[in-house]
Amino acid sequence: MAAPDPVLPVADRCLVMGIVNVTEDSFSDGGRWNDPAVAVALARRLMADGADLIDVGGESTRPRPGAVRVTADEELGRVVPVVRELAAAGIPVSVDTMRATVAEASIEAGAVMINDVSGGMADPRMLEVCAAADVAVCLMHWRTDRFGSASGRAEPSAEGIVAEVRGHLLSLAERAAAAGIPAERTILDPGLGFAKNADDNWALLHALPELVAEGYPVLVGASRKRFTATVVDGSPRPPRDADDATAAISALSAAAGAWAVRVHEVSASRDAVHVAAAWTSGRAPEGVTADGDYPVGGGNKPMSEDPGRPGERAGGAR
Ligand code: PMM
Repeated sequence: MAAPDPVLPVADRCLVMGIVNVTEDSFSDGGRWNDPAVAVALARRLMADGADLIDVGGESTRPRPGAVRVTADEELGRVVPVVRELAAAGIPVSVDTMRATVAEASIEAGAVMINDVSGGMADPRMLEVCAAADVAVCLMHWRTDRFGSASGRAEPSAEGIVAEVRGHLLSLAERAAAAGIPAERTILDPGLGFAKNADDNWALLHALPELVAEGYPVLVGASRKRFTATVVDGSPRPPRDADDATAAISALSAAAGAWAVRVHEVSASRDAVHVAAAWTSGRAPEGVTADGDYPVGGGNKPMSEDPGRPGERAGGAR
């Protein structure tokens, strides 16, 4: 896996990207979804939970009947104040946008990465803006002629979903290279759930090592998507109840070499990526002592005969 740009956080494990959606379908319970203070507070909580960076988005791509895109002005108003405050607090910020104007204003406000779910296809200026600013760009696979609504399914290609996604992402990466964005700053994302059915999503996760082997950093965005909420018995659970399944996907993605996972609930995925790092390296994390959970030799003695450790009462209550 190539090392991403130095402006992004660097770790010898998969990173955790916390999601902050400033959109009408994100903070539905509080009704204050477009209050920058609410978004900033959520981002700070996700960082405290162990996120390495925050992805701020002002335009929902969730399928909704009759969905229309927000205007550029509306998107700017939602995103830029949040980015400015987070960047000023030293938090690494990615911005989820398909618009070059929003990317430019966000970079100006301190964003270090642009996350474009259209893969640079929706706005012809996107790649040149990212190249000129030396920021990282995430290019996601989304085969559609209707950016702005994730509904529907693209015509399945004869080569199968895995080859289709790999081929499309590599062609997007070539466009990014031609615009002057170096490979280590070009992050690829299979676009789980975007014009894909559950079989497609699982096939893409199964084939993640092949995408990682192409040498680009890879981002996985499975969090709370329908295919995670239906994995147990096929019946859909509320998205929040899919957080355990999401954490399992985070562990497996990290073990498969993903650069980062994009999640709503950070703490379980933080543990998952650390578990994957220890598992794949076969070593405890730096600075962790080698002490076992059980006292040496203490295993099979009745409590009354256990001398305990120095300072502990034999067989005493714990
Ligand atoms: N999914 C959503 C939005 N943005 N960006 C990337 N790179 N990858 C994704 O899978 C992705 C994304 C939709 O999910 P949300 O509405 O829960 O944020």
